[in-house]
This record gives sequence, structure tokens and C-alpha cells, in this order.
Amino acid sequence: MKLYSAPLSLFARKVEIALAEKGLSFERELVAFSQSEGYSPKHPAVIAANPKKQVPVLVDGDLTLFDSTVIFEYLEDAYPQPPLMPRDPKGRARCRLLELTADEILLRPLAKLMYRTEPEHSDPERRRQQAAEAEQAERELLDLYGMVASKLEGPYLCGAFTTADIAMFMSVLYSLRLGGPKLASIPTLQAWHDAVGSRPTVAAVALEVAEADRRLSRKA
Ligand SMILES: N[C@@H](CCC(=O)N[C@@H](CS)C(=O)NCC(=O)O)C(=O)O
Repeated sequence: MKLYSAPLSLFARKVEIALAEKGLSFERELVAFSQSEGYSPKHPAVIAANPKKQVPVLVDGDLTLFDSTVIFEYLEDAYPQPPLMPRDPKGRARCRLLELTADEILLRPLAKLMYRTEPEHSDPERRRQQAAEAEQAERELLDLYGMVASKLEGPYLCGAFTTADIAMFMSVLYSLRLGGPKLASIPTLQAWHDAVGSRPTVAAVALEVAEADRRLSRKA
């Protein structure tokens, strides 16, 4: 199997965790990325595989897939052991919804914090606007954290460790690395974060993201 990933790609790193949790060996190619140029130049294999020209792209034999959620679904079907989704339809639906919440709903305020690791804007007015938007985004994230905490079923979001935990952990990790709200005011979410973050597969990815941050980002 081959995975096209990137040092600071939240979505590609999700897939790395799932592959490692399933014990699947894979070759990883990190595509070009810098804070000033973004994903440039685009990797030819990514352009060929994905009309959105985004990582992750996974190649498994004659099958080429893009989009972390589609890849999660495929991995669960093709390599069901160990499971990363509940078996019952309602449990699976809840798990998918929490993954979507992480990828699409938390992502919106999260995106407003991303300027903190990018080159500083030259226009002071734009910088003030970015700071104001970030303040609002932090309030939204804290509200969302409360909602996420209310979904916990024991130590994890869907009973056992699932794709919902992977996606949510990555969104929360990105918020934290971008100076977003701390989890300490929501002890159950902090405990969940500690439990997920201490899994070796997750800890390895978090460490690589921190190293990439030191290499590629300006101070938040
Ligand atoms: N919904 C997609 C999102 C993928 C995505 O946004 N990938 C980013 C990196 S995290 C990317 O490759 N961006 C490059 C671009 O949009 O040009 C997924 O889950 O895989």
C-alpha cells in the first residue's frame, strides 16, 4: 500500500493513524508543503488521482482512493480487524457523524486560527481582523468541545476506540497547536484527549506533527 501524505496535513495524518492501528504496512510519500507556498508544486500522483488535488491519496494494488473518510470506509471493509468502527448500524452512524463533526464543523473555526503559523500579513488592518476572527473562533471551539464531551461513551466517543476518536483527536490537536482553547476546563474531554494521545499510533503522529511545526511554522 502507498499513502501520499504531508507533514502538516490533518486529513492525511488521520489515515496514517488508521493504517497503523490496523497493523497495515505502507509506504509513505510526503508531498511538498511550505507555510509560504502551501501545497506546491502539487505531486503528479496526487493530481492524477484526485480532482481536488489534495492529500491523502491511498493506493492499494489496483485501487486508488482519495478523501480520508472514503479511505476509512475502505480500510474498515477491506481490513476489518481490528475494527475501527462499531458494528451496529446506529453506532456506525453516530461514529460517522462525529467524524464529520471533527472534519467539517470543528474545521471552520479551526481554519480561522491557521494564520498563526503562516507568514505574517503585511496589512495591519488585516492582522487586526485575523485576531478578532480568531477570538470568536476560540469561543466557538470551546462551545463545540462541550458538545463533543457530551457525546463521550466511556473513555472514547463511540464506546471502543474508533475513527471518530482519530478524526476528533486530529482536529483538537490542530486547534491546540494553533493556540486554541485548552481542554482543562472540560475534565472529561481532557481525559479523553490523554487516553487517545497515549496510544502509540497517535503519539507517533502527534510527535511528527510537532517536529514538522518546529521546522515549518512561525511561532504561534
Ligand atoms: N475532505 C478531504 C480534505 C483533504 C484536504 O483538505 N487536504 C489538504 C491537506 S490537509 C490538501 O491537500 N490541501 C491542498 C489543496 O487544497 O490544495 C479529506 O478528508 O481527505
